[in-house]
Amino acid sequence: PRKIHLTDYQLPSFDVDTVDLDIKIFDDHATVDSRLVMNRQAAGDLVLYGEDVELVTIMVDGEPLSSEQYSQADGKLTISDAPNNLTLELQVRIHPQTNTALEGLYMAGTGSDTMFVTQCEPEGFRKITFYPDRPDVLAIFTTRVEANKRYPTLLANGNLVEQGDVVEAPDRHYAIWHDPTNKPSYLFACVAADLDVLTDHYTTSEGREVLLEVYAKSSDIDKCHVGMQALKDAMAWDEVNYGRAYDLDRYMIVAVSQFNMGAMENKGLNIFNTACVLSSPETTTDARSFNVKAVIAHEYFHNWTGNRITCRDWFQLCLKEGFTVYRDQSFSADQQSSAVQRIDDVATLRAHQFTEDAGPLAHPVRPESFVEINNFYTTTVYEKGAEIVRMLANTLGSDNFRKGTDEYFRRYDGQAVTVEDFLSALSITDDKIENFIDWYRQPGTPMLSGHQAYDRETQTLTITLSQQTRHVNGFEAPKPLPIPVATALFDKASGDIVGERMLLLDQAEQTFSFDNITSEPVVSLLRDFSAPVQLNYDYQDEDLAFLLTHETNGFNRWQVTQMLVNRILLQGQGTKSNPEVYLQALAQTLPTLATDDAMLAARLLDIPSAQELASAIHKDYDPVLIKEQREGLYRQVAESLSPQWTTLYEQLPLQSYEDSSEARGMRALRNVVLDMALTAKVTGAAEWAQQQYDNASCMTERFGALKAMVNHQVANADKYLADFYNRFQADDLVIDLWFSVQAAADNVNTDKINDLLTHADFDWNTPNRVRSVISAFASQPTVLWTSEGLRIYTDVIQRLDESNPVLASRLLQVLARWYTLVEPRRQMAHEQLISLQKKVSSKHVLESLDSVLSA
Ligand code: B3K
Ligand code: ZN
Repeated sequence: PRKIHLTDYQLPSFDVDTVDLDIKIFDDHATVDSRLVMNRQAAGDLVLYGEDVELVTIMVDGEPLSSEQYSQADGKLTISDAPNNLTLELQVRIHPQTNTALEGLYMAGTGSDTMFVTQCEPEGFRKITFYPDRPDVLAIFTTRVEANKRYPTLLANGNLVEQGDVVEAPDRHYAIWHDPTNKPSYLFACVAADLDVLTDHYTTSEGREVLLEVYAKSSDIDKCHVGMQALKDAMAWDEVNYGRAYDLDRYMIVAVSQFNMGAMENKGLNIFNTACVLSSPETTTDARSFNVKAVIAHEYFHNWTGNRITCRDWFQLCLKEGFTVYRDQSFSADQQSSAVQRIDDVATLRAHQFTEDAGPLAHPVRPESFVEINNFYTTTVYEKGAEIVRMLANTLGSDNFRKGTDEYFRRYDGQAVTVEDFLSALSITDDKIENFIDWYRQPGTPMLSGHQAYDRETQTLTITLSQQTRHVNGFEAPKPLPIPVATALFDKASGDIVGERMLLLDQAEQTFSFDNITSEPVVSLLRDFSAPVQLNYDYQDEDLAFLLTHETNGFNRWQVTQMLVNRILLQGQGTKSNPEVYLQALAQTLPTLATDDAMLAARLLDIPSAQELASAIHKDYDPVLIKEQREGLYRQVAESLSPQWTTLYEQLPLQSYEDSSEARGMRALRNVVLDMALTAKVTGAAEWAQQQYDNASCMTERFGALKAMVNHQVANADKYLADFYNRFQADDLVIDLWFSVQAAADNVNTDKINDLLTHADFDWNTPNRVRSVISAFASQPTVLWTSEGLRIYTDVIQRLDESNPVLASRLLQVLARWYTLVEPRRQMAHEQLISLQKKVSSKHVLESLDSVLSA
């Protein structure tokens, strides 16, 4: 398969004014008629892309083309002597019923419960018909959808123009939709289904009356209210914070249970994984429900950052994703404690993006080449991309950032643009901003190192900071990046802040001084995680413990706990630490914090996951040793704070359900305390768990109890698992939880995984179900990195390679750090990856395997 390079970008030779589509869905196939009005804009052949589509007829300006007038090869249909202005008419035949890749038009569901939906980003439209399927070709779409009346819901982008019965076929009907906005084909969507709808209205700041609709199976419609409210909140938030109002008369969301990712921002017709839209207290944990709101906001925000202004080519993916993630993170920060939001976002970044950046899959936020663009919907593009926008916003300050984004929307509305365009609009108030371009180009996580010196005579504190980024194969030697370091100095005696400044490190090494400092302070760096870097500062454990109690920045309180834990757990990796200091600081902090901010208190008890710890180990990683050390420290925390658990648990009684930040905090802390109490074998803790399960008012309580019982193997855990299954048997998303709690259990083994994979409810065609076992299982490295564990995992990849290569390739990426394993595991993993290579054929999996094996 061919590698595509950013530097090879060329304008399309033809653009498209209008597209008329007529999609007719039949029992075992569909036909698609299209009519494209096209104009030449550059020299070259007229090229259309098509995959798994059968060409039936092709006409230019009403005349059929003879076979010499066009050619078809390698997924391309080429017309060499096309006139400068033409109308192209095509008819093709496709097979949505057997499309398991979940790209293009596909049938979801089984038996009598089926529906047809589309997923076109990035290159799925070419599975619907031949088309210049690239993001810089924008057109006005009119879509007619026709299907059997078994599918009463017929939707497409834009406004409904007409609907009716098909005269010559009384069991069929149609609907015609017109989208007045110019859009690339990746934002096309249509649906034929039998769904109920929840309706609401929103009046925009510009006075537009918008009809809001959430479509779901009738049994799920009562779980659409949370999402609907989030949609309205997001619409209002974007008006206030970015001055952006919605631009169509209708906004539709459709829930589908078989979907490769979270959701898709198609113009006016978002398609959502049920897991990212449905929410109810009885069936959805707080964490998931919060995620539902964030994803709804994310897709809504794309209407401006992605849809109205889109990407010139797929290398610019971060232009829409990084910015939109930053926007949804800011929205979420307004819905809860902003410190907790930052903690959760940084925890994800560290666990996944830093790991990716440290291994063979490292790539710049704007990649420079790819074989399969689907492989680049990564945490680097999304989350590191968001961190760059956050640095830009913080460096400019809120007023200038707003001026810059206003300028971006003013200048580029309706266009397909690049990262450079984005930076140039943002730099209208400050041209230094353009120096951040290297953050988009350079892979690898910078290491920020530093130390301080205090001069009593001159009352000056100097901080020396330096940066270093590993040299990633295939890229230029790394350059120093502009790194904003939010810094505060704390007086040791009073605990007060005696200096506060944003330092900008933009060279390999720099020294910063603070005057009028009367005694040597404790320095707190990277407050709110002001840059996506690793931090290595010459702290004493006592400094960190001091910051844990005195920092006013909630994020940094968490950050110092993580630094302490890492020092303790990674002793062999050159760190040294005394757990007593950490335990004492925790014991002191917890009681007050538990009442002031329960959610933050819960986070301070975090111990990084086994995978995250592993990402700091570059050689001879022994999963068993790390598991033992991690569990050992967890036990130490649980036991040393043991007197507090009973008090805390009693302070956090089960309450009737409320969806407030406070109530969620109490539920989160309660679950952490329960697990700690079980670990410390506090008398009666097993009964607490059972009572919490039996009397739960919501899923956060019930599932928290179940998870604790399973992980601590309390007597009756199996009985409770069975009860959970029976109670929620009809709800796929809850059954996903049932699968995952078992697959991720502390004591899971490969027999259990095999049982789950052959369970009657396991379904290879539903990505949520596959992930509920396989991704959950990957969270237990001691089982994953055994020959049987890896055999199961690679068999799954092999099995999905043909049916759903996007999913297969994503699952494979989790194995990227195989080469850090201690022998003989390393050798064993290498052999299994090599043997997998011989059994797979999708370019998705082959490209990822190639990179993974290049380590
Ligand atoms: N833009 C889509 C992602 C499409 C992924 C295709 N493999 C969802 C989102 O980021 O909002
Ligand atoms: Zn997105």
